[in-house]
Amino acid sequence: MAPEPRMTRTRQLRALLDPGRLDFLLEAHDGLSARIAEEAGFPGIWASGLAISAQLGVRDNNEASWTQVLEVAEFMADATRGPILLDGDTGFGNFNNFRRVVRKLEQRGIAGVCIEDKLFPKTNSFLRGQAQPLAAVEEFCGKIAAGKEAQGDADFVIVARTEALIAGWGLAEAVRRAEAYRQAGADAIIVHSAQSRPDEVLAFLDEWAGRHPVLLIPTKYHATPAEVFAERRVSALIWANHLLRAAIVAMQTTAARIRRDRSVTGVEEAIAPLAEVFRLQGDAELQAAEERFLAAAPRRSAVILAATRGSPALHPLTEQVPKTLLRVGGLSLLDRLCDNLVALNVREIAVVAGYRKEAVRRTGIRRIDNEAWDRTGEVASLALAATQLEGTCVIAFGDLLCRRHLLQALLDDEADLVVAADRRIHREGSEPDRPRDLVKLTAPAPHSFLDAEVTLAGAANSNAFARFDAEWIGLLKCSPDGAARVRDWLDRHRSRPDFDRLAVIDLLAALLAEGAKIKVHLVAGDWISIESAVDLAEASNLSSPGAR
Ligand code: SPV
Ligand code: MG
Repeated sequence: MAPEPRMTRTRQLRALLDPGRLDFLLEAHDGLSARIAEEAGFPGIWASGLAISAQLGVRDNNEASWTQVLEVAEFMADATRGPILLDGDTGFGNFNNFRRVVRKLEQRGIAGVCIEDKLFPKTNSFLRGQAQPLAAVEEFCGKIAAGKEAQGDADFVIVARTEALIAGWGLAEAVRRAEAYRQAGADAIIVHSAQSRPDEVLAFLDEWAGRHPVLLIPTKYHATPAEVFAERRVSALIWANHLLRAAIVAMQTTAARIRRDRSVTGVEEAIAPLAEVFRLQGDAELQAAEERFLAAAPRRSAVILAATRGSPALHPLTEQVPKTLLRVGGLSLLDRLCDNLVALNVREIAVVAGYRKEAVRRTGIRRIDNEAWDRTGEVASLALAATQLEGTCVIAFGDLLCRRHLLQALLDDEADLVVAADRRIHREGSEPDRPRDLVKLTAPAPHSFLDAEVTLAGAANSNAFARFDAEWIGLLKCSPDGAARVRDWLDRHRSRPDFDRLAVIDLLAALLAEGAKIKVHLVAGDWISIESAVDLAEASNLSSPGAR
């Protein structure tokens, strides 16, 4: 059987106005407290003006603008399913302002609003009550009527609250006003009292004789048992500020204890565990939704090869950390690379670490240790991360600093194997004696592929430079098929005697020899691989603000 459709929030609030049963509304002042109130079983929530302004750190004197209150109320509605009755103070202006408020509240899922017959800016009823001016009855009736006319949902509730007893105008005036508001169209009446005994409220109820639903706010006369009001057919009691006051004491006690102890250990037992915070935030729903919706997103992973200490030229800087943790502009090379990958939705990042491996820590990455880092080459490190070669996968050197658009271009390219290579190997000032991964191209840009001849050229064969077209920058993107191909190659060649000495460029050469097509994305700068302190200095130009 299909589940019963849920009653609308406005219907639910309207049901609470039934004088046949006494209900209770609990104050809440933000999304979290609203959820807590609802979980505790309250059938409705009082979005208290006092509590909302207090949690914002301002006074209950309309210091928070009405749209700020509306924002809070919206968070409260989002965090709950039941009805919220918003304390609308005096309606935030005249009839015209109030009818706009009503329309906005409806749009944001608030089930009803209460307005009180004071003047803007109001003061809390428990502060200098006798001195508080009241609105003219006719003006206030016009406001109620305008609100009722403005509402789009017939069930939206407008409660009219008279402050006649608070202001010391007496019972007759309270009844006269309540009756006028009833006739103006209010759905229910609140008569507020600041006395600690219920007498004046009970006198009102006797005089009123059930002619229209009544809600009460027994903040001061709280000792009166609820049955007294149930017997007099009061529709609901509003516990108007108790979550706020509970939170204040809890926060003050906790803050003082932490300050005194110079430690948080002493409060740990008394405060909500983080798991409870996550539960209240609805993390479980997000997790379930991620399983449903994120599964469809293509899997993107990366392997960062970062096992080495770096060349002797860097050794003064790599005493304590591997090369990948050298900092450029305050961030490590690894962090910069990972940040760029994450921004491109590459979620599963494995870092193969070796030298000073314990220093390689970053939330969200998987560290794979190459214990034999000082005796093995890049391919051996890559092989340790072979299970990572799934879906679309980026293989990158941990000493590479590059702008995000280079990574983006490779990820956007659908070819199975794509490398980025820089044509500027013959540029002036390029150091012919530093090791470089040189490649030849089959065709000119933009659709270049690697020619079978690729090499690692260093000082020993620097004259080879002239024969090559570009330098591989240390980035390879594999499509799911490309990744499978690399994995397969690693599997088949693991037992080769020279396997532990191979560099990734050798792997590329081997794949080319087996007939693989490796596409080349040609770049002109915007990357650097760190081999020396000079490179590090140069790298800071690449990492300047705005350089992505
Ligand atoms: C509120 O909760 O903001 C109220 C009730 O308006 S009282 O504080 O009693 O005025
Ligand atoms: Mg209020």
